[in-house]
Amino acid sequence: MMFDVEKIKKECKRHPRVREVVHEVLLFDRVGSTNQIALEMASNGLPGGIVILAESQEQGKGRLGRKWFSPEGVNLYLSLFLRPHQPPREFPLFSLATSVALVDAVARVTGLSPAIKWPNDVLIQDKKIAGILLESETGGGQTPPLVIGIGVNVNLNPASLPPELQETAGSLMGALGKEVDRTVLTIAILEALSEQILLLQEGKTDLLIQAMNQKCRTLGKKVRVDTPRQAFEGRAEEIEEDGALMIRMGDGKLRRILIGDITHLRET
Ligand code: BT5
Repeated sequence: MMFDVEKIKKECKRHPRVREVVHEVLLFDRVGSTNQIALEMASNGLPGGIVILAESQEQGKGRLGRKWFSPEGVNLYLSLFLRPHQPPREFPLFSLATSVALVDAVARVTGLSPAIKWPNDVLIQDKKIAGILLESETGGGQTPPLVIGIGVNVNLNPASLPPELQETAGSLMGALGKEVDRTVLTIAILEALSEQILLLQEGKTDLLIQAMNQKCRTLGKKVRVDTPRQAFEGRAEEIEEDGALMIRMGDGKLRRILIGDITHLRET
């Protein structure tokens, strides 16, 4: 089923909280990357509040230069371009806000109970069904743009995943055994995301951190951490006010990480 953009637009206008965040919704057939389109709009000086959707991406991006598998017509590829009031050092909080929103929206639409793997993977039955990529441009004047990119595997048949993703990735349809209406899911995501973004703007960061500490599967687990600079192991304890993950090392000391990849390790 195609996206019903008119319905998405109508719901965004009808809902007072969404109306404050989302001003325009655009659907493309095939793009390089929805984040790329949003970044171009940002550098052309457009005001924030634009949602870009696409049926497929030829160069879907993951974090740290990785790729996002983006086949046509079955999934969600969405970018929301904002010009937040917050300074760029607070942008990582938007990544947490997006994971919390995704978990809420997916749970509401499907009845499934997704979990978050810090910082931004959404898992169902230990398979990654969604990823988040934040991109920004600093030096962009008074209100630097922020692009929130969301990819969700919705009606993707898990058998059609490339071999290297077979073990780790899944889809909503795979978990639920039936198709999910992408239009309904998009509306639920925009509602939940607008709510989280407004909470951040209202300074209610504590609510977000609380929600994240509740929904984050990483906490309490023994983990391996890979940052762009180093790798180490420890136990994940808590998420701090700025979104950093605190890791208890073997020598009892705590380490803070803001950027990196986590692997949940098996307890021996
Ligand atoms: C992410 O990166 O999880 C961020 C993905 C963001 C994608 C959205 S789609 C709309 C917007 N426009 C874009 O161009 N991007 C955003 P990361 O944590 O680095 O995870 C990437 C890794 O996940 C890859 O290296 C693969 O191992 C795996 N992967 C790739 N495609 C996947 C998929 N469709 N489902 C599950 N796992 C996938």
